[in-house]
Amino acid sequence: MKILFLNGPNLNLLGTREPQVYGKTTLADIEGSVRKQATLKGTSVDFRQTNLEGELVSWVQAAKGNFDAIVLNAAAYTHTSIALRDAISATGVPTIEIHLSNIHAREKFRHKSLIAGVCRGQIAGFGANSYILGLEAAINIIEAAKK
Ligand code: CA2
Repeated sequence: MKILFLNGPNLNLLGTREPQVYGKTTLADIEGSVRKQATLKGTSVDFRQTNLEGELVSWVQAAKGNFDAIVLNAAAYTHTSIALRDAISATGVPTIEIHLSNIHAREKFRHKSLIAGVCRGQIAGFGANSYILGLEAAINIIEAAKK
């Protein structure tokens, strides 16, 4: 079972700026927790971050045939990227949308996710634990598909 974690723009700054919104945990810390939990579950993970929309699109496209599920924190591209939505839809790899913050409790422009309609579900508002919940959701979806 192979799960691809993708992180969008500015998430490389986690833990270094705006700790009141995003906490003090760095993306490397989160990756460590995800890898630890994935090992316990016997799952292999790839964990990536980019600030470039096109790179995210290319990674989603390339996931077909190489990964069983994608866990995606598209960051600001969540609210703007039709290209990312189209890539998720085109590849058909089950994708779980995740967010550290509860986007529905924040500014109005964050309430709308352009990718939500093509993802299997959305996890938002649990801080770094959203990533662990995303991993659990991905494993459940992959196992259910095998039955
Ligand atoms: O809550 C989330 O996970 C978000 O995807 C984070 C994005 C935001 O645009 C989404 O609306 C919700 C922002 C990620 C930027 O992270 C920063 C970390 C430290 C300092 C500044 C930005």
